[in-house]
Amino acid sequence: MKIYLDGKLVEKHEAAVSVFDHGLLYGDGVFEGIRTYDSLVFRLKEHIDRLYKSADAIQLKIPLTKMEMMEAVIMTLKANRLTDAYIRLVVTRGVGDLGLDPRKCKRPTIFIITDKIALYPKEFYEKGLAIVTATTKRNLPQALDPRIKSLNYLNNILAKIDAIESGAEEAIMLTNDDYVAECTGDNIFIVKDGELLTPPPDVGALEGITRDAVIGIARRNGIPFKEKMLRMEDVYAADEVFLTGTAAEIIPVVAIDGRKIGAGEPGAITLKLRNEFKKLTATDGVRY
Ligand code: PXG
Repeated sequence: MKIYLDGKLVEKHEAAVSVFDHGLLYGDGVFEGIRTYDSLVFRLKEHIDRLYKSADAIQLKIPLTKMEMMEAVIMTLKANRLTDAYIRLVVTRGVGDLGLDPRKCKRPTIFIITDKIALYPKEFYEKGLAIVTATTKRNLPQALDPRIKSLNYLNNILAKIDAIESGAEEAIMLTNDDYVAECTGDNIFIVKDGELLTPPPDVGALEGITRDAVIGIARRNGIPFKEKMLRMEDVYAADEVFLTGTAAEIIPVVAIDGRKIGAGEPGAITLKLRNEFKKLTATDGVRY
């Protein structure tokens, strides 16, 4: 397996970063998780735009143009002869000393891993997921904005541990004032009386690329949509609930905190959106 590391393709066993890298010491950096479908990188430009936006938000200057970064991704995919891949693109503050000071880090570390995609079990899509509400609250946007896809994922990991301890795959994270934000690695949507609803990202959620794709599909297919602040009561009372993410795509949720959602099976709008999303992944991307 070839890994892109600071401008070069190296073998996996040579792909190492320093223990003084601030990505490791402090979680100081940003990343993207991207997917390819049959040699088409799904929404590559949007992922690269979000990466640079995240970097900008933490005042990290990426020493490549967006075009060079896209070329690096494609080069890595080609070197590994992958047609259906998961791409992990990471930019850290770089090597510094043991202090926090980012000015000590002279050059960001950039690496790109392309690997086979680990798909979720088919049953998740056919039967739907049972999830829980996390006790861990989502980071306050005024402290660490969840719209930044940073290497500091401890908030999400703590909520993931909540999920695991409850025997669930995913957990809903609430804001400090108990509005629904998102899940640990997915955005959340509900359907109520034919209308599609999802929380606005400024409550404390990532602006998911899959989320954006789903909103576009809804608009083009005449499914009424709006961003709305949601409480858990709204989610429990929804007709349908589903999650969106690069790895999960669109995954139905049929139970939350032991309560049945809607009819307790994947709903019609969820299935329609899933179908349309499949078509989109076959056309919407950069060919390599
Ligand atoms: N919210 C959070 C917190 C995420 O990390 C999403 C929403 C969905 O965004 P996209 O752009 O993918 O539609 C994510 C991204 C994993 C894994 O291994 C998942 C994500 C990121 C990194 C790893 O499950 N999800």
